[in-house]
Amino acid sequence: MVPLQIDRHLMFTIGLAIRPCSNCTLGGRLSGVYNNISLELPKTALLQAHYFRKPNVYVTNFPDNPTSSFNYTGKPPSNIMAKGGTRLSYLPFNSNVQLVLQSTAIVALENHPIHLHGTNFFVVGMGLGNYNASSDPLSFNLIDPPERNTIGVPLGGWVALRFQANNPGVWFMHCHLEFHTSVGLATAFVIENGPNPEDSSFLHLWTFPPADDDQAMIGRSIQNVFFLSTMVHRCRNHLYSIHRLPTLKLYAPSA
Ligand SMILES: [Cu+2]
Repeated sequence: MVPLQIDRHLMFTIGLAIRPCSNCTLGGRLSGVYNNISLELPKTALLQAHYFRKPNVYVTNFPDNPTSSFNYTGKPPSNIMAKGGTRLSYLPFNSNVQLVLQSTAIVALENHPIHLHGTNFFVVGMGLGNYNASSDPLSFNLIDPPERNTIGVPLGGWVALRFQANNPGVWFMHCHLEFHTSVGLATAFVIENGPNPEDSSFLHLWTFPPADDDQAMIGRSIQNVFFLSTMVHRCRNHLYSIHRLPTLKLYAPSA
């Protein structure tokens, strides 16, 4: 169901920019950015850091909105320098999110196919030019919007997405032009655990019953495989919700 009551309104500009680079011939290098932030991948996997609560890998202060507004699809500002960082967006469990992706004309207009891992979203609106938060929502389709996991942000335009953050974990959202992802056009949502074991990112794997019989051993082995698969960043849409598999149903202890 498309969320009707929104808990978090997000607007991310999306496009290309330049990052300062002292070693580069021109003093800068092409980067991909959301809200003028180019993702720097840490050495520790994001999901691993989240799972083990390891500090100093990422921060969850990704800005909900562009830090300054400008004519996104018109003449670019004079300063097109981007910042880097491992800044993610934190979402409480089950929060209803509206995310507007606004393309920018910085460096070059491009149709960026944006792919979100972990959950599908509803495409409730789309348009050309700059998104207007007052008038554009009036024409949103909240009745039967298409449900997708990838959307091409219109060239020189915007798209409005809605989803419920009901799949705990760390979920990459990136441009599927691989080069753009490689130069930082990516971020991730940290969706916090819910109140029930089945709504936790897979912490229950470690509280799995002792492997005191063959069935339990097999169950644990399967879980470890799934755990490792998750750690290498599989997508729910490619292998459905692997970290929320009904683990306890694989091995149902009788006592
Ligand atoms: Cu792109």
